[in-house]
Amino acid sequence: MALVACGGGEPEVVTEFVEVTRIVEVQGDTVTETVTETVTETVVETVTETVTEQVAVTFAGGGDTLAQVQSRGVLNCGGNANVPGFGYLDPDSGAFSGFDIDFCKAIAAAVLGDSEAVEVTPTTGQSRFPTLQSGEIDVLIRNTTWTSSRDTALGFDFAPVTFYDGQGMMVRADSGITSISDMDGATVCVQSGTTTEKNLSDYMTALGVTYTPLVGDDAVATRDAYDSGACDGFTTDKSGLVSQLILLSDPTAHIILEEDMSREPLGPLTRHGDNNWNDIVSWVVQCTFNGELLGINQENVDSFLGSDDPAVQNVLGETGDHGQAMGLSNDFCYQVISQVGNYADIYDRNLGPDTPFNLARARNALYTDGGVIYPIPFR
Ligand SMILES: N[C@@H](CCC(=O)N[C@@H](CS)C(=O)NCC(=O)O)C(=O)O
Repeated sequence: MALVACGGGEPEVVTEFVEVTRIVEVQGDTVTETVTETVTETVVETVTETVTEQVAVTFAGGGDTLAQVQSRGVLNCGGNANVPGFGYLDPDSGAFSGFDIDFCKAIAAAVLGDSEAVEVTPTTGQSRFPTLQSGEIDVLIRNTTWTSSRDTALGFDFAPVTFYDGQGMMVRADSGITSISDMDGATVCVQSGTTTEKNLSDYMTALGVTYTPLVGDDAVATRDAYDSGACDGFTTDKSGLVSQLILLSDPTAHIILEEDMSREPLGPLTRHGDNNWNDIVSWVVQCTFNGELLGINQENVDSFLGSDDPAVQNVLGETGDHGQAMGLSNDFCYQVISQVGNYADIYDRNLGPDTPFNLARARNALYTDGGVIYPIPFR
């Protein structure tokens, strides 16, 4: 079966082989046999048999990211170097860490069986999209907001949102500013190449507040400008503000105003056209959500092996072909949870009470706890 890629160019077909067991039931004939064979085309069965076979699965869209990652043996993940808690490059150790980086590791665990088989490429607000479009990275996981134009015109596909956020405003605690409507005539530090820049303009226009933007090329330039007193306010995603706060020369001298200026659903994205690869990234995220819902975490995952609960069996790959259908091992979610953790493990490790951020789960709690994280079932 050939499916045509959207977005122009010649359609490509990528064929991957996955092992499936097919049980064919027919009436009248009682002969049952097990055969192992390799087929690459549809076979019309006329006899009663149980067949274990290699069936060609054609992935729609023509991408071959999975094959490239597998043959390279390393996942190329676009990340952030300047947002502690989400994506941060430690200048001393040279290691990347953070909530987003852990999702890079989770994909490597699922695809390569090794959460450390990741090469992180640091990207800025400006550089991130060309870096993904060019193929330099396999996936971008870097506090990136899912918007219509990124999803369509820029040629990407998003995986499920990993962090529901909103844009905020930081000001000096002694400024007397208690809401953004107090900021008439203010200078606001904002980073280029972000949703933040446009939201700021829309929000201020709607409020009738005049302001002067001071635009930085990356987080360091923007934060330094604010810290030096060049701006009255610093705006970005609230997660970014919480992160940048700890890097200011006196973190106690600043407050983040209550207002949410926008919706910022942050999540991983892949190139449009490689549907199977986007499925993989999506189901790695869903794996972490399902793990939390079922109480399966990094510490206790082994005790769930052999569980009688069909939902657990599906998530851990003990039943069903949930991995094979995407060209992965069926235990891909076991690898994710045992090597990196479920969603709560990842959240708490990077943003929880034992970190400098102590970010409440709020919207990012499971729907069963009043949040909007709603795990899609493995079935
Ligand atoms: N979520 C927004 C903003 C993301 C963003 O780039 N935030 C800045 C400010 S925290 C950042 O990560 N900067 C890091 C850098 O470019 O070095 C978007 O997708 O446009």
